[in-house]
Amino acid sequence: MSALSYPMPEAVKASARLNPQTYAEKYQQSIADPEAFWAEEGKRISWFSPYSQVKKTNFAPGELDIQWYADGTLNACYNCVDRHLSERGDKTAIIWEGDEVDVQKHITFRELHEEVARFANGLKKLGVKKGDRVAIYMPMVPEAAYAMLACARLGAVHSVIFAGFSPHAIADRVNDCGAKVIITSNEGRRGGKGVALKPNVDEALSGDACPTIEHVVVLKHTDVDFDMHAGRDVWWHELIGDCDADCPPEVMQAEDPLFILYTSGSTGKPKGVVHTTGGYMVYASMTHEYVFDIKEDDVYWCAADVGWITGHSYIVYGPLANGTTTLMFEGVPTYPDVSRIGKVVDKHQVNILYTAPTAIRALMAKGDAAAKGSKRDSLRIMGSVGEPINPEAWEWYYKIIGNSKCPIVDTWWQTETGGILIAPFPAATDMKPGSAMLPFFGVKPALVDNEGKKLTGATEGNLIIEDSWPGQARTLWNDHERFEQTYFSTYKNVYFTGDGARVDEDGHFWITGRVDDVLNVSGHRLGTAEIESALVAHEAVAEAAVVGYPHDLKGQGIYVYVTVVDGVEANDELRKTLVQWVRKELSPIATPDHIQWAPGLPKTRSGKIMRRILRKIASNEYSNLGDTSTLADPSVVDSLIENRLNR
Ligand code: 6R9
Repeated sequence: MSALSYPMPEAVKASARLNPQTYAEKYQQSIADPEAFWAEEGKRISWFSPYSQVKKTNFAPGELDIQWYADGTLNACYNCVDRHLSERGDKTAIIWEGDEVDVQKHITFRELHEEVARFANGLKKLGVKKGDRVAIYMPMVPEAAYAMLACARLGAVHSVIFAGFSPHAIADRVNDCGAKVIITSNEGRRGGKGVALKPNVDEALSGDACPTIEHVVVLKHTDVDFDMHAGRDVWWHELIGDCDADCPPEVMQAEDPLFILYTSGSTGKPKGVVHTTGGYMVYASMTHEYVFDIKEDDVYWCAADVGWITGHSYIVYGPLANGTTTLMFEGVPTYPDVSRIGKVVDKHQVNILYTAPTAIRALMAKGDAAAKGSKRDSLRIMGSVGEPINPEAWEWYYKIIGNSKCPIVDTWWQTETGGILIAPFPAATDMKPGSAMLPFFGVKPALVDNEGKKLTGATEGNLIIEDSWPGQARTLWNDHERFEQTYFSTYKNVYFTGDGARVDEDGHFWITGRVDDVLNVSGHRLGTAEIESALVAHEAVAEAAVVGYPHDLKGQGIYVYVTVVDGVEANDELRKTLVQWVRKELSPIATPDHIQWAPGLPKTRSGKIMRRILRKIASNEYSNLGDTSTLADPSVVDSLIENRLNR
């Protein structure tokens, strides 16, 4: 099947770093001699003492070992801030666009240095030192970046918790990593409303729920006051009041952890993905430069949240390591109306815009209103991330937002990969709407069948990566066994992504979505098991099964089957209660779209829930349920079909 393809726009071709030939040559070098390739590329980062070792990696069962630049020393914050002072001190490092249209701030690299160093000294006063874990639960304000960089400066390991998570989810993450300090804000602002954050932290810590936390640092971002706990809580501005801006960056080993970021897996407990310093910085910086074809004077806007990996690698570490002006947006694309993104682009003359298909679809749903009131002619390159982009959304983004002159880099990657692995690099290739196209340098993607046999030619299968790249996660916090088991045991000697993909006859990659029990709702990763465990924690619920189904706006919607406890009446009121319960227990991003009452769930005779069947019912594909011979009680299925909700 040959897909419609779009050429790279001429203007981009004329100025881009790559063309098809230079891409092919550089890719060949990177695969033929990874050691030499990455030895050279490692120099993009400033090292306190140079590395002599480059790649020491082994995916073999029982010998799993991933090390890059292991004997080099560096500091991530130094690379993002200090090293730019001599040549870019007065250049804008961060443009902050607030939730309201007329609220903005420009922070130069010199100012960034001062803010970060003072805050790092503040954290020091609270006893934070190298190796300590610090949780960050912040809105999209520059201080979120200062907090991350201040931790990196001290060698403390930050763990950013997305500000949409609920008290329970905060407590789980804080306890898993044993954080000593949590940094938050009184409130965030989104879509014209205040979002209370400090009360969530209070609730997470209530009683002795998080015994490792010694202090809570609170940024006063709005005028709303919440109680401060004497001895435990401290205001950000008071903490740094007497701190000076001299705070030497800690000397870190390349393999010292830089951060932990929790993500969803196919079991209930979130996984603390660990990224280390040297390889991650080299990879984040290099991919940022090549994928977005960054130029010195570019204004670059990644509209993700710092609570996700995209915010880590492509709002903070990648762009700042490259000395790029990075825009942070506190609000939402639909406030005050859908023309906001275009207006922000014009106001700050944004050259590169990187967002998610879910945001694109939300704007597209309003016709062409998103393009009203803005020209967007400063844009040169646009990116997409988080989920497969459907060709209709791709074309709309290309034509309406990008005026048919900006390539769309559809970037496929994961929390675990640290940076982008597959994308249509400008101007290495043409573009096919819906295809992520080509691997980045040093990345060896391949497809295997369910038995692990490698597939060749135009085909479809499970996506694996055959060799290590510097940005790869090294372990799961305190659970190396689960790391090995999750990513390196399904197929031997390779990294398993959990995604399915198709390769077309030109060798281009099309990601088809997760092949495990992970949902992708509006680009947010959610484990079905996480939502199920939140549901069964409610006293009225005996059993729950969660599946995804195709959803026009969100990509996937959440469909829940609930069996209530004997004697409980399954009615609309309970349905509302359970929706609120999940929002509160886990997060509003996990809000169920449908809750179907299930007197029984389809199970195998060994008691395993047959999700395949539940997925089909939820997707209205119940006419072909496949093999149902292992069902313990086939009548259960008929009743579920009869009462299905997503008609
Ligand atoms: C960066 C990020 C990872 C999962 C991944 C895949 C999906 C991300 C995609 C994409 C198709 C793309 N995904 N980018 N699917 N095309 N361009 O999103 O990390 O939150 O860990 O999610 O997202 O299924 O496995 P994370």
